[in-house]
Amino acid sequence: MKSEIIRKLKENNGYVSGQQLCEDLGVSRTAVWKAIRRLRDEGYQIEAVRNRGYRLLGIADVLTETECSDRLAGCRLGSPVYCFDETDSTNIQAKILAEKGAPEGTLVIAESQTSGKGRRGRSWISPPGEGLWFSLVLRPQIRPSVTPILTLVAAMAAAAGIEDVTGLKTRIKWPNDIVISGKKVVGILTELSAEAQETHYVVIGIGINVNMTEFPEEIQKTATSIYLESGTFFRRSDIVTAVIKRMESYYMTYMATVSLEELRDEYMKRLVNLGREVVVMEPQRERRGICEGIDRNGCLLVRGEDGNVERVISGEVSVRGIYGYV
Ligand code: BT5
Repeated sequence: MKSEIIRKLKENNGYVSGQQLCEDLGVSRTAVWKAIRRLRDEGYQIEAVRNRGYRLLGIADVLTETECSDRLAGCRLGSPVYCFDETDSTNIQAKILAEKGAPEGTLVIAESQTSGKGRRGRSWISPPGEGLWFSLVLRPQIRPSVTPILTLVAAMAAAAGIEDVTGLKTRIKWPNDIVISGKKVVGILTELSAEAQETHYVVIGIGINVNMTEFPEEIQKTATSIYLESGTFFRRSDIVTAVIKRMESYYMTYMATVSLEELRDEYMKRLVNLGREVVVMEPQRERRGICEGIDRNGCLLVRGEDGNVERVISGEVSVRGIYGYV
C-alpha cells in the first residue's frame, strides 16, 4: 500500500485527499494515516493539511523497498526487493534467498555492510548512507563455465546507468571495475551456484561509491565517488534504478545469443585497458602485453612481445597508469 500511496502522491503535484486515497486503495482512513506515518519514518516529507489532504514535499535519499519497487515497476529485474539497514554482505543474503528459491530478478540492498566482500577474500568498504551496495539474483539457463561473462554485462550496466544519471564519463577496467578519471568507483563480485553442466543461480553484487566525500587511507589513492568526481550529491535510488534498467536490457541482449557479439563494440568503447600496456598477474607468472580488446566470450585479448595474442579468461590485470601501476 505504501508504494501505491507514493505513486499517487508523485503523480499528483498538488494535494490528494485522504478520502480519495481510501477510495482508490479500498482501505480505511486509519490505514492510510498509518501508511503515511511509516513513509515519513522512511524519509519521505509528506505534508498533511486539513480539508485538502496529503502532498509530497520531497524525497530524501531513501533506499527503501517502497521507493525501489515503485521505480522499478514493470521491470523484470529488481523484484522482489529486500532492503536492509545493515547486513553482513548483500551477496551472502542474496545467496540465502536464492537457496530458498528466490526468483530471478530478486534485489537485495543494504544501507551498510559489515563484511562487504571483494574478490579472492578481499574486503569491500561499505559505510552507511553514502554508497549503493546491492546484489541481484539471476537464474540464467547457461553453462556454469560462461557465467563469468555476466560480470562484464553487469559492468556495462553499471557504467551506462551511472552515466545516464550523472553525465560522468565512465570506463570499464576488465573484468569487474568501473573507473572515473583513473580511480575505482564501482566493484563487482559475481558468485555462482552450479553443479556439473547446470547453473542453479548467479548472484551479482555491485558496490557503487555514490556520495562519499572521503575514503580511508588504504584506498584513498585508488578510490573515488560520484560526488568527488561531479561535485554533486546524487540520490542513490536514481542510480540503482538506472543501473538495473540497463542491466535488464544488456542481460536480455546477452541471453538472446549467449554471446557478447552484439555488446562487444559498446563494451570496447568503454574499455580503459584498450591499446594500453597491461600486466596479467597469475599465480606462477606475470605476462605483459598490449590489450587488444575482448572476444565474444569476454576473454581479454593481450598481444605479447612475441606478437602472439593470448586470451585471458580471468584474473588480475593491471593497467599502466591505473591504480598506481607505472
Ligand atoms: C571488487 O573486488 O571490486 C568487488 C566488490 C563488490 C562489492 C559489492 S557491494 C554489494 C555486494 N556485496 C558484497 O559483499 N560485495 C558486493 P576486488 O576487485 O577484489 O577489489 C577489492 C579491493 O578494492 C580491496 O582490496 C580494496 O583495495 C578496494 N576497495 C575496497 N572497498 C572499496 C571501495 N568502497 N571503493 C573503491 N575501492 C575499494
